[in-house]
Amino acid sequence: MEKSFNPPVALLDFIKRHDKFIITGHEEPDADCIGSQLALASLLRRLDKTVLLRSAGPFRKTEIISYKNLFSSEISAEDRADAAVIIIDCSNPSRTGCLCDGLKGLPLGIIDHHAAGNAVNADCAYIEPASPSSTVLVFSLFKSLSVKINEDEARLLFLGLCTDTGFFRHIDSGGGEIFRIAAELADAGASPKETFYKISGGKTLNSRLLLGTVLCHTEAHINGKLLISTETMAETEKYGVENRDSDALYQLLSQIENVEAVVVVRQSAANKCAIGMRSRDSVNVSKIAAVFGGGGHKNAAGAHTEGNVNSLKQAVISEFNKIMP
Ligand SMILES: [Mn+2]
Repeated sequence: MEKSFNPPVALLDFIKRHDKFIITGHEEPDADCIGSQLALASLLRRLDKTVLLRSAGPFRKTEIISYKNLFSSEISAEDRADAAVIIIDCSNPSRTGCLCDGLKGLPLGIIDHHAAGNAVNADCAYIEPASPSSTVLVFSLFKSLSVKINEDEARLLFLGLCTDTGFFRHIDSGGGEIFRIAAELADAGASPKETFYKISGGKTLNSRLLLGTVLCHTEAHINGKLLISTETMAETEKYGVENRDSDALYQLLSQIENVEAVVVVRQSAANKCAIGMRSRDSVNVSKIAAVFGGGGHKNAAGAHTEGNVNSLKQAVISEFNKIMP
């Protein structure tokens, strides 16, 4: 089914009504969050608006580090004067981290593609869970406001789209509209080749060595349907926590035949562990995470809990045994 995205009139009015905007997104930003913030800032500046870019950071992911200096993590009284706020890629101001207090009481617009959790008291909201990225929603704003996308904007919008779709791997049949948008961005100056390298290249050797170490700990249980791995504090320290590449780890493990769920138990302190879980299709890992005091989504969940990697590994395996025949 074709789907095109159209911003609500209330958001277009909100943009027309205000002259000064603070644009922000969630803490621990990814390239969709940063790409959509920057592209929206560029759009609003071309409409002669004043724009302040804010992010709580940290800018960990290699593909966004080069944009770090365009953002500040503080909001002054002067910044607040006559300003309206647009939050992108999340629906709740609490997700903006340390910026949350500084945004209080200002007119608020939301642009997000996650299903809305708690209803937020916003002046306008463009929440479209069918959109694969926030940059697609910003793309639709360019269209509605009749602003031609320039080369820099095309690159930013494409970067967010590629990030959130796993370079188009998560798009199912019927997703032709997304490719029409991608085609338009490529024609406007975005390079799929360079974007792929930006997202998947630039890794450190230590990140691959840590990945290899954790892969070597992987055990198969329940006829190979559950894969579980561990990371000790000594290993984290040896290679550096900044070199952890969880996305790559989950991706490699979920490509193994018959696998339905993937779990990584990491020792985060002397008697504390972080448990991360991913599943394909029907296995609901958020239920397992809840047993350990955590939560999340059906196919991606996690928990922080007391214990050590070996005892928690056994506890996790027995929980999966209960739900996986
Ligand atoms: Mn996103």
